[in-house]
Amino acid sequence: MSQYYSLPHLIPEWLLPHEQSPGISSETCLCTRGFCGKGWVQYMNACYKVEKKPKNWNEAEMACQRYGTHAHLASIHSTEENDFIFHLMGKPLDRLNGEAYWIGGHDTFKEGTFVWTDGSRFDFQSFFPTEPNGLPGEHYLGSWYLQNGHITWNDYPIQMKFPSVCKYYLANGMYRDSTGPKQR
Ligand SMILES: [Ca+2]
Repeated sequence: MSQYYSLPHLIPEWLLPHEQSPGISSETCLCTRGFCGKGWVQYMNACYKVEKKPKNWNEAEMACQRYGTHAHLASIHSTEENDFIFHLMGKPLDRLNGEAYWIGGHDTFKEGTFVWTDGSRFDFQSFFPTEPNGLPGEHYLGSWYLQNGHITWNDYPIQMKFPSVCKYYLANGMYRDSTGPKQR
């Protein structure tokens, strides 16, 4: 049985007066607004928004910040959060047709040392075994292939155009180090 069924985002039906993100079916949608703003989906102590329109990484980060809720491209801190976002994005896997998504990691300050744009600790990673390979200009993280049932990450050049996922933390938008034990 998939672990997805035991995740705490499965919230009772009465909490579901929400709008669905385009392109996500009712079967895969985890659209529970919870305490989040309109158009956002709550998971644990944060809110997430699917941005379907492909943008380069910088445009995607700027678009998240323009929401004015301390939002950034999503940081990811556990296997469960990584799985949640993959499902929220509609499980994109056909990367050659643009089916990947940006997240908020980059290593533009120091090659090989990744940080999140929201300032939270880089305390979890899901790189494919041959990634990040740090090819010229590849400093920005996005989804890649499945491995052992989990979506992995790759470092891409900034100009790739992908959908993206924004995130802001509840509790005044501040990161709280309460996302649970590390998974790896
Ligand atoms: Ca790469």
